[in-house]
Amino acid sequence: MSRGIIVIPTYNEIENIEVILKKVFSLDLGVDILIVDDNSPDKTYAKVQELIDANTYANQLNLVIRQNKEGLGKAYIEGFKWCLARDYAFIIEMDADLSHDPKYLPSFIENIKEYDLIIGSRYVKGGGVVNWSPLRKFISFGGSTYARTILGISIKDVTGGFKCFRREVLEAIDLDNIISAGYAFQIEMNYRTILKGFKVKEVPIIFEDRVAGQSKMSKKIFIEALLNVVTLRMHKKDIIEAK
Ligand SMILES: Nc1nc2c(ncn2[C@@H]2O[C@H](COP(=O)(O)OP(=O)(O)O)[C@@H](O)[C@H]2O)c(=O)[nH]1
Ligand SMILES: [Mg+2]
Repeated sequence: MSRGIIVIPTYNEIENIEVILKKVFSLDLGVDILIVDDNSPDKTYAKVQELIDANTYANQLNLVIRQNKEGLGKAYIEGFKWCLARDYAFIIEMDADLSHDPKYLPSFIENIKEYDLIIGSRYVKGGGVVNWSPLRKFISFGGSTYARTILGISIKDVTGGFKCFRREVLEAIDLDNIISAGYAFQIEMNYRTILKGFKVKEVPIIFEDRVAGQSKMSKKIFIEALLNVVTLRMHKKDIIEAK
């Protein structure tokens, strides 16, 4: 399969950004990276721009700066559109905070030859979480169980953000009508992918909690996820028929 790209949304990731870029590019996988930064107060975007200007990673590193912090969903949608305007065959989602170990990327790239969506999964055999508080574990596992049950889907890790889409999936999904801004975005993308009839595979990953910087998880994001799952289920028919 031809070219791929990793989209990494960033908000105040100045302590992590250089490390993650170095780790990924040192694997020499031939994939590009797009950073989508929401005008981080810590100027994460300036560090990225500096690396681009210094030509550190040839032409493989790209940057989109958004004016306001609008949540990871909006950042991804802008990033996806950027990728679809270019000739990438697959598009990977990954966090900047080193929770998603780049060592799993080769297995994503291998599996995407056969499947339409690969999900790095904490809740299949071989997967797991390191360093999370019991509360955070409960919210994540409970959230996945809740969404899976209401939506009637079989994906075990519904909220994970380390995944790989074939371009055709993103082309088939109505990106302008995505309703979720926070972590519900991951659930919504999975649901829309399945309703469009695409093939999904979960591959095990060990997720490690961030060491530097702060999580953007909030009560608002959590409640959005609870409500949006119900809304999405109610709109099942519209989602199938859209586009
Ligand atoms: N551009 C952008 N990135 C965001 C936003 N919220 C979170 N992120 C990024 O999305 C990724 C996941 O967020 P994080 O706070 O680590 O989530 P957690 O691991 O679930 O606590 C990180 O790379 C964040 O910097 C946002 O509003 N805008
Ligand atoms: Mg994180």
